Amino acid sequence: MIRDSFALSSSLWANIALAGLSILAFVYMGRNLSSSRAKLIWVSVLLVPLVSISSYSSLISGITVAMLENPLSGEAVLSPWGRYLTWTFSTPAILAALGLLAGTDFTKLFTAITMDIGMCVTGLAAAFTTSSVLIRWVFFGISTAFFLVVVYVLLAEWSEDAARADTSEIFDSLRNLTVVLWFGYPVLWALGSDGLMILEPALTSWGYSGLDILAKYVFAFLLLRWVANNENVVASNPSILGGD
Ligand code: RET
Repeated sequence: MIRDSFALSSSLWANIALAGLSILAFVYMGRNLSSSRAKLIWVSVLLVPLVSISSYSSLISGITVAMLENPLSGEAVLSPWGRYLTWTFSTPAILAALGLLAGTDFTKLFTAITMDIGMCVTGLAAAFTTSSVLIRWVFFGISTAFFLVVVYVLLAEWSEDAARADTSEIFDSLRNLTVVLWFGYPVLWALGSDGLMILEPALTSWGYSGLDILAKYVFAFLLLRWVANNENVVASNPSILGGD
């Protein structure tokens, strides 16, 4: 089905290509980093396209997509459940990079990442619930509650930490980009083929792919470029994760 639909397959190939280019670009951009703090951010940033290329390769090969019944209509629709699974790995990497940039402490980083994993796993559970519309949306609600904790940490806690760490100028832009784009995912889930089925699978897939391009590669590029140009600020940033 994916092979026969240009709209579907192009939404996946586009990300495989961009993830590949990002990997090469990010390896190159971080080549001169020397402090362990900056290198830790670099590894986190690099993980984003690395997870992405694995995720999209699994989607295009059909391993992580399935015809799942959406209990709303009783029809089986193409569900890219692998996306929700791999977000469990890519979104913590995004948060780790942002949290380290803000110079946050272990407790807040742990909170953001564990809540984020909760969000992804319950999102996966929602897509896999074929027996009841209600339970599907209960999972959606639980996932959204986890998500709001992440948004709170980003907006309230890390913004303050970043001001102390002198990284506000870049942190605030990346935080805004992240919060706005991340809200797009639950909206797309709700309107898309796993939710209310207003958008058909190919459009849903392009929606996620478009959000991914901005929330992953563009985000990671901006972050890494700043870190490469301002390594001294990051390296001198006190935090319990250990500096140089
Ligand atoms: C789901 C559905 C249930 C409710 C919520 C969701 C949020 C998903 C988000 C995903 C972000 C993904 C990114 C991936 C990059 O690799 C699971 C769609 C709240 C915020 C940034």
